Formats: sequence, structure tokens, C-alpha cells
Amino acid sequence: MDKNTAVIVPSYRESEKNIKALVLKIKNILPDSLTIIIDDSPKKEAHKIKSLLKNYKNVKIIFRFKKLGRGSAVMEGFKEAFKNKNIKYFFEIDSDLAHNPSQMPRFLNKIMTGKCDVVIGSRYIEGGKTINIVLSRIILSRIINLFLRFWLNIKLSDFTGGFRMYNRKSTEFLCKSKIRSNGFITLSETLFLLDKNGFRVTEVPITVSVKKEGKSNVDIKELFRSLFFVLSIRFNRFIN
Ligand SMILES: Nc1nc2c(ncn2[C@@H]2O[C@H](COP(=O)(O)OP(=O)(O)O)[C@@H](O)[C@H]2O)c(=O)[nH]1
Ligand SMILES: [Mg+2]
Repeated sequence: MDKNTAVIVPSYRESEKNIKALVLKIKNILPDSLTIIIDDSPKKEAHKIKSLLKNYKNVKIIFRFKKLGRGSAVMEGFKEAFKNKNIKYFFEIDSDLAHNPSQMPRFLNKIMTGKCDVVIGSRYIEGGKTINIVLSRIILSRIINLFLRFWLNIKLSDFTGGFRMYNRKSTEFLCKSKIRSNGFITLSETLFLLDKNGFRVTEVPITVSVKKEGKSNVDIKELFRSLFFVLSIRFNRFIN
């Protein structure tokens, strides 16, 4: 059944160790899934993860050598995976071990009921949590997500988490849509587009843990750019 599943992994200057550990975990849970890594690291660093291609079955790496944004990386991964007609389910997951592939069956169980098109991993519903992360970041994220719930008028709790699953119909919709953002805020833009176009979105609780090495790619500039973007989003409804 996991032959029907693709896992899209955006990565930017992540440690080789993290990516290897993640791929191993994915292959433990979904041995026959197609894993597509979209890596934007500079050329000098990118080659380090090439060995993954030799060591694991069904792993594809797309190197872009330029920081083009998490959102644009995932969209590129979706388009690549979508070419494979056997793929029914599309995961996205961070490459820094913040998300644990052992929680993937929760998403699959939910989507296989046929009652939803998209499953969001949420830190903010009962059973969900964030661990090992400084309190100020948790509070900031919580405020941003409460604001997005109100501003986008969608009854969900986690608009910025990058552990999600989409069925083929919703992935096709996103691939054909004009996505205006390219960074982490694409997570909110796609959710908005899906919700406003009638896709059924639901949440499952997840535990998110801090990255073991390296630091966040989201800086204050991106945070402000994203804020202005979400403010504008509502005025562009049904743009597609
Ligand atoms: N391909 C690609 N991946 C990115 C980019 N920016 C961030 N990522 C990846 O997206 C995920 C989330 O980024 P991270 O810096 O951990 O954000 P945070 O967890 O929200 O602080 C990580 O797996 C990053 O490696 C980018 O510009 N391109
Ligand atoms: Mg992270």
C-alpha cells in the first residue's frame, strides 16, 4: 500500500546525519514509498547527501543550489511525485527531525476513511505538543496560529506546521494553482486555497521536537514578509 505514497522533504543546509536518519525512519514505516528530497543547499554542501541515492530504494533528490524557499521546494516535489500515476497520497515533512515519521500511520488512517482530502499534523489540538523548543518560540507560534485562524476564518489550529498529507485530488489542485508565496507561509496559503475551494481538511495531533543540529531558517525578515502576505491573502480569494 505504501507504493501509493510519496514523501516530499524540503531541505536547506541540513546536516547529512539528520537527512539520513529521516530517510531511514521513513523507510522503516513506509518501505516502498517514493521519497523526494528538494535540496536548496549551496553546491559545496549539496553533494553530501548524494549518497542517499545509492543506499536507499526509491529516493530521488532534486538539487536547486539556491535558497528558493520551503514552499516552492515542496511544490516542486509535489509536481514531480504527481507524474507518477500510482501515487495517491502525498506527505510533506521537515528534514530536521522536528517531525517523526512514526506518526505517519495516523495520517494514513484518517485519509483512508475517505472523509477528508487533506490531513494536517497539529501541535495545537488535544494530544499534540511541542517539545524541546524555547518557550518564547512556542508562544510566538501559538499567537501567529490563533491570528491565522481568525483572519483566514478557518476552523483549524495549526496553519504553519509542515507535517501534512494530501490526497491526489488536492495535490493536483495545488499543482495547478498559482501559489504566490515561496517560504514557510506557503503552508498557510495552500491551506487557505484548499479550504476556500471546498477541500475537506482535518487535523491529527503530532509531537514536534526541536532540530538536533543547525538553526531555524525563518528569520525576522521572512516573518514580516509572511505577515504582510497573509494580510493580503484574504483580498485575493478565489483568485485561481
Ligand atoms: N528546499 C528548501 N528547504 C528549506 C528552505 N528553507 C527551509 N527549508 C527546510 O524546511 C524545513 C523547515 O525549516 P526550519 O528552518 O526548520 O523552520 P522552523 O522549523 O519553522 O524553524 C527544514 O526541513 C528546512 O531544511 C528553502 O529555502 N529551501
Ligand atoms: Mg525546524
